[in-house]
Amino acid sequence: MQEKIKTLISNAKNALKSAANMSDLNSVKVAFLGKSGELTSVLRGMKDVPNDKKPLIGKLVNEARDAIQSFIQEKERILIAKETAEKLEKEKIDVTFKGTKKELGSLHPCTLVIEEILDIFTNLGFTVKHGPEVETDFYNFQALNIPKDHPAREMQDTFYITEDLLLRTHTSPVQVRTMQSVKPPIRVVNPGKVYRPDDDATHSPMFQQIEGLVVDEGITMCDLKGILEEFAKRLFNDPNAKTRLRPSFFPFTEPSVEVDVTCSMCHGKGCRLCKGTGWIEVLGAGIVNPKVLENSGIDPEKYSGFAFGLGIERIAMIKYGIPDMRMLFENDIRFLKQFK
Ligand code: 2U9
Repeated sequence: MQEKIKTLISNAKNALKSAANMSDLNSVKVAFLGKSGELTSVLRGMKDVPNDKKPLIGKLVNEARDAIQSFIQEKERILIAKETAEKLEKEKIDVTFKGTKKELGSLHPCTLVIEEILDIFTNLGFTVKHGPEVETDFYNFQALNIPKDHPAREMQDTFYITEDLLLRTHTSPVQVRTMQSVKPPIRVVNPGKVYRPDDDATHSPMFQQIEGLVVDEGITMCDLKGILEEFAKRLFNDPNAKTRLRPSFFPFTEPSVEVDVTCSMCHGKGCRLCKGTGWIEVLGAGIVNPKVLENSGIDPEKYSGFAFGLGIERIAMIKYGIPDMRMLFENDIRFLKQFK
């Protein structure tokens, strides 16, 4: 039996010597210490050892088990250190290696213009309101004094969804909804996408607008001119910018005007941008038609208001000298990169 125990220890030592990795080591563990391993089979033989030898042989078997366990632990430590060193060598990072540059995105020129315009109006005391892009005939046309079969509807060709539902052609419905729910004084601007079936160098089937509305007692054309001239000075960064009002027609305003601003490139002298006139048409505006106030639940005898509207893409084209509106929708990265 003593011989057997000695052989067991030396067999375990040899097996551990040739274990090259953790998987080999595991096999050695099972072969010597496992349920059907060599040590268990020696333990089973204990029953045949004479009683007077049992304490000695039992002690030897326990020592053999402790020795094999400590050989295994030692081998485990060596193998873990070896495998860690190999892994570190394999996964070494070359910090001098040239990396791939991450391209930073930037805001679209139209988004920059919207943010700038909303900033100007909120600083002038306006609040910002959004509304649905799918509208009813009432909010998009009838409330705004554009009845069915009226020639004014032709001014705004429309994408219809059903006979009564449509893609809004302007953001004015948001102002009608505001007047229905808020008591004057009202000072509100409404940015958003609008839709009309046009497609050429200066028109797109989807474009963005900002409209504004002021309703209070005693609002006049003077308020309109004052606010819009201040807006123009801030938008074009020119404290000397002037505005001029030309008569126009919109069914929702009476009187209606086109608002020109002194050209931001030549300051009124005449250049390529303003086609030699010294003026650039920037927005449309007017005194809110009393019928529109009435349709929206506001007493036109007590209150009056002014409204205005501008196309974002057009302002972006003027501000950044963009010659064709389609460039704003093509998503050409070389074009968009310039607005960082
Ligand atoms: C209500 C009453 C009146 C909004 C107005 C304009 C004049 C205008 C155009 C500018 C360029 C549309 O994007 S564009 O093609 N808009 O000229 N918009 S007055 O008038 C309103 C709005 C709401 C209740």
